Amino acid sequence: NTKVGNATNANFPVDDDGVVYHLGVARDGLAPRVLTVGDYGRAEKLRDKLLDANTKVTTTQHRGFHIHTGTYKGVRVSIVSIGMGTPMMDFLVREGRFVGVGPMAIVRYGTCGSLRDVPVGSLAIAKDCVLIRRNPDHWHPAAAAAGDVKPYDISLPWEGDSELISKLTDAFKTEIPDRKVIVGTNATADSFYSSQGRQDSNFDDHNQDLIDQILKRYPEASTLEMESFQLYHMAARSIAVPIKAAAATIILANRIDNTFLDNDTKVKLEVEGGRACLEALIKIDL
Ligand code: R1P
Ligand code: URA
Repeated sequence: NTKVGNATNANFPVDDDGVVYHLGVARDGLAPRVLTVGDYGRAEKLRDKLLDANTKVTTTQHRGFHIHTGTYKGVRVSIVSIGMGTPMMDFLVREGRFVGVGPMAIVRYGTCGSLRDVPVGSLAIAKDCVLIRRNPDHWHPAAAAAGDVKPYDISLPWEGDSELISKLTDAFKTEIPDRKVIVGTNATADSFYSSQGRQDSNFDDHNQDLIDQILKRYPEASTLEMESFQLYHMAARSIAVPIKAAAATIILANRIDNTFLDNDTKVKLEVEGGRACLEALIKIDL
């Protein structure tokens, strides 16, 4: 477990050893090729099953970032679990860029809900991402009286790196030929619940028609999850040194027929898909 010493700069906190405040590593503490997942167990599984023996180093940090660095087929990679939500992805991309050396490629491999009627256990690749944000002003008495603030904002799309996305699509087709792979628009939400159109009678969410609104504006919307938009947007705005980004997901929840994937298949797809992500990462030119 790494310990960050006294940080000296409020704008971008780094300690005397150059260790960044949240990721807990210093320069080159992250490989230029990064596979990021939400779940800590998924990252450990991928490290144990896929990284070359005797190359693995793990750092964990009190904010929950676990970084496993080693080689895959002889190429240095990091597998990083970040937990959930766009702020965690923001930490990874910003602090990862600060400690990373040279151009980078980052692939996210997560789970999602599907807006298309495909079987759970299919795989999805995001060609671009939009952000769905709950706007609390909608419920505020001062705005509610005027009645003109929509409860959810749907952003414009940001694209991933087309070459990395194409390598990822090829790798999924090669590594997991028996699974359906769809490519479309991802909608990244600021909640698993209201901003993904889930109905919850305990709360006043005004989201009955949210999924219809997303599909009306973006007919290619395919998946709902909670991080990929931040990766695509921040990678596209990395103006000093390039970051190539791509994102794929296991379809865990079918939001049309309300089915949910069993755990055994999920575990199998985590490893098979993780291998596909690493294949794409080692094939991309940086
Ligand atoms: C919600 O259960 C979490 O699962 C998805 C969502 O984006 C959210 O983080 O991602 P992971 O499977 O990567 O955790
Ligand atoms: N992750 C999400 O964010 N949403 C889902 O429906 C499934 C996984």
